Amino acid sequence: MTVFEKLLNCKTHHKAGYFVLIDPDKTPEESLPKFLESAVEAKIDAFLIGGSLLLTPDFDAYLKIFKKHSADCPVIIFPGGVHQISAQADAILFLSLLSGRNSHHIIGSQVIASPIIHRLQLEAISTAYLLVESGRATSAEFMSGTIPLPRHKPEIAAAHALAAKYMGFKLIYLEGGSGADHSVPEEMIYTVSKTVDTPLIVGGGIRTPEEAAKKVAAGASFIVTGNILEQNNDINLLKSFASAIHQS
Ligand code: 1GP
Repeated sequence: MTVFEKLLNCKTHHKAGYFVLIDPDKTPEESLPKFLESAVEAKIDAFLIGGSLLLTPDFDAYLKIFKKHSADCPVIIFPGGVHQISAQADAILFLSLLSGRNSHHIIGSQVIASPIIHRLQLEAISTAYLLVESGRATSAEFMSGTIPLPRHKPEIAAAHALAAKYMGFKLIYLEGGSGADHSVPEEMIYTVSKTVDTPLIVGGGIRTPEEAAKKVAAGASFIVTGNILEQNNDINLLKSFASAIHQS
């Protein structure tokens, strides 16, 4: 079974799937084993690994720690750039920043990354990445030099989602950005999920299990949390998020 099939499979048991994002620059190697084991115990559905920058010297070595402590939970790279590719992961989100108009982030870096991914035989899961306005400028917005989708214009997000569907993307990621002041509005999630049947990942600025549950009720297929668990390495919080998102 491919990683993508595994992700879809978790939707047959649960209302939505739960991904935990780990930024190597924010979670030091020494605290990783305990955190991974807690997340596995909380029954999360996948680990996403990546960040806007990569100050951590050895991405491969960092990912190797997952092999020992992530049980059979998929380990998926969520790359901040072509410098974040490794054979130590199970798959990579092959992102295209469709909300922007910067061709380097739509197709340029993908052309550079593709031969590397091919050589490493890494599963690439094509994902349309849509940045959504969320208060202060986020790292993703600044680093990509793109304007996010206006948060009060769900119809613009829906048109981008339709374009993503027609272009054949397997997943759509509605992204408020790491540490966003405001998470992606439910109205936008609802409109996009009613417009396309492509599975929808929602992340950025989700701070409570109740907030996560609202995104699921609005139509999210997968929820991502990052910062909140970096600040609170707490098994009970992980379990509360998992149960609010799974709802089964
Ligand atoms: C960022 O969607 C992820 O790319 C997660 O965001 O860190 O704000 O939870 P947070």
